[in-house]
Amino acid sequence: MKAIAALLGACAIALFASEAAAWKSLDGTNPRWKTMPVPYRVNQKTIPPSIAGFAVARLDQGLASWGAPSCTLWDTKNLGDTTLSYNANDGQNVFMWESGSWPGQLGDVNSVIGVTTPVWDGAAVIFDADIVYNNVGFCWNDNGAMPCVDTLSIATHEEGHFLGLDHSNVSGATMEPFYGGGNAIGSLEQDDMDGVCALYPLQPTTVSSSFRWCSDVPIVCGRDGQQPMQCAV
Ligand SMILES: [Ca+2]
Ligand SMILES: [Zn+2]
Repeated sequence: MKAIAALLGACAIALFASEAAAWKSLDGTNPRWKTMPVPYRVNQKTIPPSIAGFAVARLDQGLASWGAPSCTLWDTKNLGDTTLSYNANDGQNVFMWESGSWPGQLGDVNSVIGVTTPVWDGAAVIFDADIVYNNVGFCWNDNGAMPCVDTLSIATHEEGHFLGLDHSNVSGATMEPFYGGGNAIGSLEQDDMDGVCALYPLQPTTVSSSFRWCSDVPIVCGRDGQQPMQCAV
């Protein structure tokens, strides 16, 4: 029992200390999903024709990457197609693209590539998160060749927000708040793995949380002409 308690203590310290320098959770209460696997659906009719052949596979692949490190129990399940749109309070986790017109409330059409909307309760349990990808200001492909963006790279980044990570200041990390083209952030770095393993360790830990209610906290990631990508949280 002593050994277990010591281990839990060490985990809590690591969780706290790492927030200052590298990966970060969504806020000080470390909001996260409570039950694995976390279900999601893809609104497949919204997928841009240019990536229709592989988009769902890339979304699945990104989430699988987050669940791959041996130090985490993070797991997800694709429940299939849906006609639902993003709605932060319907209890359905919907991944979709917006084409034709980009809703202004999701940010600037030419600088926002994707938006994730994790919503959590007073116990810091995330209960809904949708991901909306911008197919109005950006085009999509499978390698990040300019001027388009790499589907797997953007998906993996947004899926990091989906599971409860904020941006990291570690250069090259998937959760770094900019995208400079290519497909480098489609694979996780150590900092990303440290984050998912701290939030979802193999042995679930109880993290104390103060009361916090967030009805809708969009995490916006984008790119503009001068800087490769600008993100606002
Ligand atoms: Ca939803
Ligand atoms: Zn982001």
